Amino acid sequence: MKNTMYALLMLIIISCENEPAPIITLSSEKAIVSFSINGMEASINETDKTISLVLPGGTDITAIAPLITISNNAAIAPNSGETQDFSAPVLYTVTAQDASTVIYTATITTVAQSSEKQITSFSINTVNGTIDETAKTIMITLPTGTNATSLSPVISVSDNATISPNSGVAQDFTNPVMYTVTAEDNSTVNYTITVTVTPSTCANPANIYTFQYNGKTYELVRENKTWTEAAACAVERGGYLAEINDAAENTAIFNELMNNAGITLSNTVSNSGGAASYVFLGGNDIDAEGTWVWNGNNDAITTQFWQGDASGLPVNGLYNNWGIEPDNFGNQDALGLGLNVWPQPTGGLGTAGQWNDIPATDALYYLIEFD
Ligand SMILES: [Ca+2]
Ligand SMILES: [Ca+2]
Ligand SMILES: [Ca+2]
Ligand SMILES: [Ca+2]
Repeated sequence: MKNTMYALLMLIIISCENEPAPIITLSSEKAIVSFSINGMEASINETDKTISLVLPGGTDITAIAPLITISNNAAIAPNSGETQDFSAPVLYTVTAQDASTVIYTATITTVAQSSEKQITSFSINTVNGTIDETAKTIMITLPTGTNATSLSPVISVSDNATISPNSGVAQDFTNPVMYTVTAEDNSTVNYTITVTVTPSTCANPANIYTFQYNGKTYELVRENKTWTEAAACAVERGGYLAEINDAAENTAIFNELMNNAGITLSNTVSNSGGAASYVFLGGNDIDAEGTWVWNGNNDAITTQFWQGDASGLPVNGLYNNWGIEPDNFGNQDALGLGLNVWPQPTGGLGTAGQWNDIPATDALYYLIEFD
């Protein structure tokens, strides 16, 4: 057995020695077949031995590891997968099996990013702001009564730029507000937006007493207007004739009016209301006698709180603080908050702090409430 194996081995060796030596031809192939970065294929110019690829704007090209395939049996340096700095073109040397070489020049660039960062339009409640592109300021004037504490601008900026705070997000414009625009290339610029609310002219500020209660602002206007005129001025100032919703609000308001509001009682008298002193509130039964509604902004939307005369009933359990009223005496359609007893001087129908229906055509002080 052992001898047989030996004989066979010798036979093979002898056979080989007897054949002519094979002609080994080494390959000269040394092409870069593909070159990709993040799945994006570079274009390869085989004639010029150049490789080029444009990457998305903002890509960091100082540390990129391309994946490269080359001809069979060739080698490349730097190798596929090695990180290179492509701030300048990178040379790749491909060595064929026959040791011949070729050099490819790989050039990687990025899409240019825009530096545009303008606010191209800025509007609030459809009023366009005036943009000063040099000063980076925007001025916008809004109608009387606009509440500047929460306004949502609609803003347009340069293509591919962003703005903060964003368009549509409410801001407090009581003081100037700064907006930052960031261009595609991450450069930034600040704009200062100044909102001016046209002052109302229906009430002299010298005749207004302002106070707060339960998070709300109230203004007592010491000027004599009919109920309709008073409601119009309330709206012009951004509020509505006060609508009293509970006993605590009634008490707080009454105390402010009596103690702090600078009211001269004899200047706001309703003769029809027992010659007592009143301020107008936002209630009336102008549209339908005995149907008492809150409508301090005098629009189409009302909330009924009382039905009938002094023997009537509250509606939906809403608060009321009538004296022995309403009585529609001689046609009384507006709600007055009494500041002293009526009838003067001894009373009998109502006391200070209670409500009376009095003529809407009286000219009295009035109380504005703001949400
Ligand atoms: Ca109220
Ligand atoms: Ca209303
Ligand atoms: Ca009435
Ligand atoms: Ca009355």
